[in-house]
Amino acid sequence: MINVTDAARTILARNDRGGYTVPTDGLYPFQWNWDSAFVSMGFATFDIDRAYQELERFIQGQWNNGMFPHIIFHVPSDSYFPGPDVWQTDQCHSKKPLTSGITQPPVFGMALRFLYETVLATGRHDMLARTHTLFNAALRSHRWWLEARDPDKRGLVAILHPWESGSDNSPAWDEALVRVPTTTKTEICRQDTKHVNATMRPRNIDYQRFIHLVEVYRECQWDPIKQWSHAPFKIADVQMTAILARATADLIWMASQLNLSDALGELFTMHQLLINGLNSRWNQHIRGFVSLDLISGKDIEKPTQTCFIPLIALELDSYQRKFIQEEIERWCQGMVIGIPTTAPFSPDFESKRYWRGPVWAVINWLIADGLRKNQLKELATIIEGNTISVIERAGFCEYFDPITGEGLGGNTFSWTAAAYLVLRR
Ligand code: 2M8
Repeated sequence: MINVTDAARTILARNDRGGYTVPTDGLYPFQWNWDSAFVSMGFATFDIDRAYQELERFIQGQWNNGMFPHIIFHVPSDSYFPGPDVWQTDQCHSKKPLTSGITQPPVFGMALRFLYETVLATGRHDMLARTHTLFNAALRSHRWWLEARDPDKRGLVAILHPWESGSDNSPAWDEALVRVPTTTKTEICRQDTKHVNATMRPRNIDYQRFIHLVEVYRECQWDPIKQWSHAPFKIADVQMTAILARATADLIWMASQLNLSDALGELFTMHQLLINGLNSRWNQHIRGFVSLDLISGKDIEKPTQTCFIPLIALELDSYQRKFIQEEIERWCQGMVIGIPTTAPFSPDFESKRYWRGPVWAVINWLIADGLRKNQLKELATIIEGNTISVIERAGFCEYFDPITGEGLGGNTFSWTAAAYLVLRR
């Protein structure tokens, strides 16, 4: 019988397109931003050179203004919509490879620390120059985040498109999305529903809005200042801010390891701002952290996984710790596998539809990490153990039905394989 760790490595090898990894064959044929960061950590458990390469191929797509795009189109493929012809970013950012025009959660800095810790543990000092290059790219991208997505210095960075959040179809975005027109100039040729059952994917009306947003920003010629003032969708997202805050703390650690004292002051200021912003988002009713709709001015009081992600960056007080532990346990009650991405008692919960209930291994990985950081080790161990077991039972699927434990979405998924390798090690 094939060993599951070997099977996970085989998936990464199969999805390798020559130094970068696609999330899964067919459905997602390019290099995705946060997928690649998770994948690099998976590679680091057995092939540190390949782990570095993943990030190096990724930064080839970094924009001059520092932004890390959400998709890097290294080679053409017609199995995904929207492709480069819809984004048209080449008119403003002529550098190859072609990319999309929006971003995704900045797990990159967290990955870089993970890789560098592996380098230190194995004594591979020849990786220093490579580490410096990646560190500089990460620092530029963090500067872009603060300038472009928190111009008012709230300490909370905003998403301008649900695709940026990574949890594209989350009920957290429903109310804000309703305000986005469904009109598009682009013909929508969905490819995702050719690979995956349409009942598990976003609806057509959501896609119309997704593409409408792309068109608005394309008309702004991808200029961050114009985008900020024209955005019909603008949410100060606690998941994004938490990942950025944690990645900033990891860059602080890197800067001290690498004796980069010049960067330290700037990183400390950035970190403090983000921590203050996150702390201001605690919501006693939800018993977690909530995002803020910057257009309506309303708190987004939807019970989604987003509420727990700030644990990766914050030190909770004892009350918050207790509430969060109770809340996660409540969400997991009666589930074959937790943590659902939407609370099962919520009217928005759908156990099989994309980001409206199913369990993602990488989300569990982040939340377990946050629980550990906050002295909730027992719960973290349970979540990690359950994640490993569901993958062993159902395979390396994109996500899992929390009620049945069934594997759903794309198969042979790279970040699920990476999560397995990291959680199992
Ligand atoms: C999903 O998002 C893409 C758009 O970026 C899509 O649905 O077409 C999300 O799960 C996202 O978090 C993930 O990075 C991407 C690739 O796995 O797929």
